[in-house]
Amino acid sequence: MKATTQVAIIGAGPAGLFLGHLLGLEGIDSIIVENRSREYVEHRVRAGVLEQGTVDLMVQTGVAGRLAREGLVHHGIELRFNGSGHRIPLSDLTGGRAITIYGQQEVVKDLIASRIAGGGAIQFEVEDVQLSGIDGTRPSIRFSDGASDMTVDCDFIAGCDGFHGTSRGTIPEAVLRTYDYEFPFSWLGILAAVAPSANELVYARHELGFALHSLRSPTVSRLYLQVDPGTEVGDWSDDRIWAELRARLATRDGWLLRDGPVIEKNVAAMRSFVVEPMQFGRLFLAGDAAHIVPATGAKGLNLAVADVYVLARAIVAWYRTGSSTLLDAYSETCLRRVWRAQEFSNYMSAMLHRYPGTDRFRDRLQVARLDAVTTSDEAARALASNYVGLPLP
Ligand code: FAS
Ligand code: PHB
Repeated sequence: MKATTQVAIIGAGPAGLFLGHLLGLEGIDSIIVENRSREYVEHRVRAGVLEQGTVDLMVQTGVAGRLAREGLVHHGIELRFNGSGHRIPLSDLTGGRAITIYGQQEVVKDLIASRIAGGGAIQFEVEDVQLSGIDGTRPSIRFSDGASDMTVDCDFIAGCDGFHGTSRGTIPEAVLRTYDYEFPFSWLGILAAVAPSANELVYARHELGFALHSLRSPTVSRLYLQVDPGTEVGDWSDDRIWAELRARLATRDGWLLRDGPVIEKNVAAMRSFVVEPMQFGRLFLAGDAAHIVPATGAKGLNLAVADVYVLARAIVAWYRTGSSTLLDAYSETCLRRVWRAQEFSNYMSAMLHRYPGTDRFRDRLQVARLDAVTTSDEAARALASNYVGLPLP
């Protein structure tokens, strides 16, 4: 079977869905193909922090109905070390910008619902997606929908298929420069059916390792522990997780961590990865397909949205004016923001995690950096403006 469209999008994560949404608003046709089921992508627990720019874009483009009702706006975060907490007043330091706590899977659900309601083409559970003709002017994707093979000719392909996707691998290796760093620790994350123990996110630096208190709703908490690389979910019992969280988040004034039933548990490796360029011919990579940041800066999802914001604007300009200026600048424009996010995410990771072989001198440096960022307005403002997110380009 054969079909045509203007933009073929591979992957129904935040990058692919947001791109389809932005193009649809401008009357540009696209198809999204996804190899997992709708059920799976709508329940996959990942990020939870939306930058101001991501929220503004959802509001401006009409997909923020549920976000406005259920998202939790936070105007600060807490950095906790040596048994006491220090609030970073994000909004006071950034002219009112804030973060919003709203699960990534909720963003995905809202974008899928909007796409289907608008009659946008989206195909789940496809198999064997292949790309061809990306160095020409009429590329195509081929895939099987289980019953028959489908070929879709298009003007552009957007590789939004994540780190383990197929798009990046179709770019000749000689063209790509890859930057890769694996942190010597992972994050064990839990979702728990218990009311959050704090009103804002708490990032804790502790001799036992990093811990993060986050949340999803007034009744659901999200918490993370630094664990050794290669840790399996089964290595940690729920009781051991709560005991370790309690130890690492403890304060001298007896702050209490509420525990409750663990409803989801996963381990995520901590990695920094960037591929350059993010474009080859008519193939444009966006989101995790092109870059991975450690979750300490809460940037992953937001970077994916920023990429497709730039890509959609460039594609619209091409269809409207024939100019490829913005398309040609796509990679450079995005990579500037990607490296800023890498720098910030590494800064946060280095300040808050315990590295193997850490000596007492390095311990002191970490505490000194935390002391600086919690007592100097300049340092706190730099952290806050990176954390709430740089305005979209
Ligand atoms: P995604 O990976 O979300 O989406 C890619 C989509 O493409 C997927 O649906 C996949 O099924 C599909 N796909 C893959 N190969 C395909 C193929 N060959 N054909 C068709 N479809 C294909 N960020 C945070 O800020 N905080 C967190 O706590 C956090 N936790 C994370 C936990 C994990 C386990 C992971 C992997 C990431 C986490 N992130 C977190 C980062 C995360 O939010 C990503 O940055 C975000 O999902 C990126 O979105 P996309 O680029 O759309 O990629
Ligand atoms: C989350 O709530 O999932 C979360 C929050 C902050 C991070 C990473 C993850 O830095």
